[in-house]
Amino acid sequence: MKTFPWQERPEGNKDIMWRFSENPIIGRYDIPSSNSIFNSAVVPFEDGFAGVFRCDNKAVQMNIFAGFSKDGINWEIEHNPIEMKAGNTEMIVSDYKYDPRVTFIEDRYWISWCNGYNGPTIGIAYTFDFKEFYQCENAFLPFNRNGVLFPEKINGKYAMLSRPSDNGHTPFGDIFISYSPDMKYWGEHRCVMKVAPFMDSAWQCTKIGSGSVPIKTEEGWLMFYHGVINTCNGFRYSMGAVLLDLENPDKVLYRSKQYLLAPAELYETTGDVPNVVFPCAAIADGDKVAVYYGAADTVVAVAFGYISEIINFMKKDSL
Ligand code: BMA
Repeated sequence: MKTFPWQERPEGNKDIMWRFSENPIIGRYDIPSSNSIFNSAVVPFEDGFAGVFRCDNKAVQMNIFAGFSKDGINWEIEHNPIEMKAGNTEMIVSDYKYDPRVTFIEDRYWISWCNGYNGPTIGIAYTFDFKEFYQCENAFLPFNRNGVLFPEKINGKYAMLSRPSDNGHTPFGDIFISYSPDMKYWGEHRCVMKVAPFMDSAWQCTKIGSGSVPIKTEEGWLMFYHGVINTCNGFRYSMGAVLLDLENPDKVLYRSKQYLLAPAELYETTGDVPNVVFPCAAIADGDKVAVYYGAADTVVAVAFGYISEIINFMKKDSL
């Protein structure tokens, strides 16, 4: 990573997080086949960045594509979807792939996504170069979504957050953590956090789901997540943050009562699915953080903040 994607808080702006002035950074038709490009994940790679992008095609089939960038803002996305090779299994059936996350653990980049296998569940693959990808066993039984790996082993095991759900546009959902010794067998499932009571924090009262790969800070794991409220016109997705205990990440230290980002700009309120802010990645450079999110299930956007300010914001008004 040579340059970090960053823009200072605009003058007069009092928000904890602010949007990139050139949002959206990826448009819906940025590759020839796409109907929409959103809910995508990026990571520092070599002297720039690499990413895995959700591009739905014009038949509205969901698939994931690799991409590269020098500056984290301007992206070249491959025109063909990722073709998986067999990783720790020959069973690499996938009816569809969506909402990828990426993290580097020890010696390789791991990708988790929502994988179609008799309904949505969590698919896992690894790559060293974002050219060859090796698919592993699904982590869980269907139905599950929003699988997010921690960037290092915890107490000697891989750790992953996920959201057990149903086969449709799930009207419920809490965040769980699971552990694995080998990226194949997952267990020790624990509940991390549940939806908020409507009277306390309504934007996250219907369902919640992990968003970005957690960032390790001195005070805990910082993770951006989405929270949903069911309105008379459908679901509305906003973004909050949570700080999890470093050694026991099923323990919530602080959780934002107020959202950090909610659909407000035209590209968030208007699109294939209106009113969606859906974080899938966060990269940090010291105290600076850039969060990548899907907007209105149509485009990719970025927001910025200072980690210390976000943690203080959670501490001051925590659920
Ligand atoms: C969820 C997933 C996400 C999507 C969201 C809003 O169930 O399908 O990919 O962004 O709904 O439509």
